[in-house]
Amino acid sequence: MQSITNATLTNPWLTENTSHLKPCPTYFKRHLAINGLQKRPSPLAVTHSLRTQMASHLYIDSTPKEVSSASGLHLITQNTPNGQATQILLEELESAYGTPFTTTVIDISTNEQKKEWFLRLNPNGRIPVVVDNTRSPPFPVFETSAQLLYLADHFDKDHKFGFTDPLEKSEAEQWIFFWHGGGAPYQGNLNYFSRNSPDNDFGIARFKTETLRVFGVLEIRLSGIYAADKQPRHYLVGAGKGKYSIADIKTWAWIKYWPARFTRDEMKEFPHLLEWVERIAAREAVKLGIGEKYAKRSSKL
Ligand SMILES: N[C@@H](CCC(=O)N[C@@H](CS)C(=O)NCC(=O)O)C(=O)O
Repeated sequence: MQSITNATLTNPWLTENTSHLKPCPTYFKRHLAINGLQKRPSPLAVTHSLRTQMASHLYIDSTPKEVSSASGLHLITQNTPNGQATQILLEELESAYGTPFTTTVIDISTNEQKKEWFLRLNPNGRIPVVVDNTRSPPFPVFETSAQLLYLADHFDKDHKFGFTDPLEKSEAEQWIFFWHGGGAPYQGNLNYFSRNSPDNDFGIARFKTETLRVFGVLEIRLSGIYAADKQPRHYLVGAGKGKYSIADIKTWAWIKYWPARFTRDEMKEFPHLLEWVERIAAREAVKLGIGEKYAKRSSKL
């Protein structure tokens, strides 16, 4: 297994190697393809060797074959809250439209995500990563929220999990950004300090208080206490009681873990949030998205 030190040395930004600074011709082609300026070949028309040629900047010899030879949407993940958000949306899309996708489950405790093959897909070296192999060359997407927005834009043709109305779309983005920037880091750091520095009362208190504060923000929204109609809502965004969407998926994947860090007594101020957690947990695609399939680690990695 490659150590973190060896792995970071393969990151071109940290070495003397400047070959990565040369303009990459495939970049311009990809740019055209992304913007719809170039005809996208049918995924079936793209053979494995052709794809490997076109994606030589993305896939190298050490890239697991199941990643480099994937032909549709491919998710590299582990069953963590961030991984689960994208897992859930992919399961929802498969159940709603039959959109196929494949997965590679890695073990982040071995630092697989710091190796060069992974950094070529996500220089941030963190899961999850989605690679859209229906594009030529394939298009990698990192950051959970960017993945949810990308998949909603390109694979949810009936807008079952997103919105067309520009103001509802903006509201969905507001709740997604709120959780990405202001919820996940607090809850993530609460986990980190509780696990790795249990005597650090200051750190734990800080992140516990902030996590409870953002739970309170969601409770305000779901209870409808400050809404014009003062009616509680079922979901974060959408008219009336709202519509289940990528904003709920992003947030739920974290909040459902509340029993790991909070007592029921600490949660009693958030009754609408707790009902929302149960409501979303009941969805079949959600159960699949956090299920057994993702608990397994690839034996090849
Ligand atoms: N902001 C990123 C966070 C991704 C993230 O922190 N992933 C964690 C697992 S939940 C990870 O890969 N940790 C391994 C590492 O830091 O090396 C996202 O939303 O995708």
